[in-house]
Amino acid sequence: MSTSGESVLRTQVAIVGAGPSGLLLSQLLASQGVDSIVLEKESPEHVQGRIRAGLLEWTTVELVQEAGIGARMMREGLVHNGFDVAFADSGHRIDLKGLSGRSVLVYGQNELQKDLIEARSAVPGAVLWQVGDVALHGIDTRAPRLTYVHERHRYELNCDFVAGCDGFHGVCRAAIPREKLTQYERVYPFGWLGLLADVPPLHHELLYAYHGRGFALCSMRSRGRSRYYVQCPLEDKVDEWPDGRFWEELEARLPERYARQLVSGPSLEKSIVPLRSFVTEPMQFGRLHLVGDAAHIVPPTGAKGLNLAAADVRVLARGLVEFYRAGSPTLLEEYSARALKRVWKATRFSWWFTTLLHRFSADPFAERLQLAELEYLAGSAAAARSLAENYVGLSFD
Ligand code: RFL
Ligand code: PHB
Repeated sequence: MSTSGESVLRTQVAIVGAGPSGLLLSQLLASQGVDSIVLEKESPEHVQGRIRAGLLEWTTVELVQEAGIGARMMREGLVHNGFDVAFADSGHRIDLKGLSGRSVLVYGQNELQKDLIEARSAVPGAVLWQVGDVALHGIDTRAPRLTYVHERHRYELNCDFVAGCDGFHGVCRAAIPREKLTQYERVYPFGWLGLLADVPPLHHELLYAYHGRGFALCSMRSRGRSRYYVQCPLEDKVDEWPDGRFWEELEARLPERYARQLVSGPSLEKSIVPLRSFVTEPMQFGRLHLVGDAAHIVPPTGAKGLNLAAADVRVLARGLVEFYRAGSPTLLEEYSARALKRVWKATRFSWWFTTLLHRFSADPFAERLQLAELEYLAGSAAAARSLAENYVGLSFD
């Protein structure tokens, strides 16, 4: 019921969160004639400025094209047909294209976010920024509604469905009664310190390095912009890592032939992220569907977070379109089961790749096993193919 002073709005799908999940869902629905309104607590500048994912699976690339916003991505994205894994002072190429028949695309999440914001902002009222106090009501009824504050005014938004695209710390997952959910979690005993700099990438493809001092990753955003990471203790603070210390540490973790190529420069951004695996089951309750990081988190090692979010969006958008076009709720009812199949496979892969490449507490037996597994990967086409198949993204169904 609306309280006095509230304005009442209506849409078919209310979407909470304007990250990649929320905006891509809204864009896909619009292309199929389904109405939505996105509520975001931050400003567009803040959302676009977040430095996060860098790598798109080809199914994500295709979904972005299907949404009609792929032109710049196809022009500026870098197609990668492989990456290197380094350990014991040498590097081994994983030939993604040769082993799996597919490639990946390097295109920063902030660039994708920019394309999505531009497309959705062209439609007045499609995205509301800096919205406060979002609360969900009646999600287990056929008439759910959201209440929120926008520009100091209280609103009520009536809808048929709510898409919870509000990330790990959002309000949507918390709106589901605790006893209806099972949550699985693994917290890793280290973090990643990331640095962005306008220097040419060390190598033309990505390099994942296992080293006694800890994991390192050399990634990129473009031919002139590099994104590097080093594993660090969870308690570390960014202030303890002036640029000079970061570059020295990265260099120390790379085999000589790569280290020689490293070009350092002032950081544009530096941050520390904790690593976690987390899955919520089921991903829906009544008329609320959880999407992307609101339902699951993977450690970034396998580059799966954004891609899993896009995979959820694909399944949910198809379900909603079928509901409105054919009046059939079947696909929507199957949303959680379908999405979770992929989520668990990506969770397994991200956990495995993280476990393979990071330095855990001193355990000589575990270290020997890690090295043996890396040797196996370098010497066995079967092992490399399994890695490649998971890295480029498993097929749907
Ligand atoms: P997001 O991006 O967190 O967006 C959620 C949005 O919801 C808003 N929000 C609310 N809005 C209204 N009311 C509320 N109460 C709200 N609470 C929250 C937030 O402001 C935000 O705008 O979730 P989404 O859309 O599901 O997207 C998920 C991805 O962002 C995430 O999975 C990836 O960034 C993970 N990730 C990577 N994924 C990849 O596929 N490939 C990669 O290479 C990759 N690298 C990474 C990553 C994540 C990283 N960090 C920082 C965690 C590298 C890093 C360092
Ligand atoms: C990134 O460029 O941010 C990136 C790339 C690959 C990963 C993780 C992060 O596995």
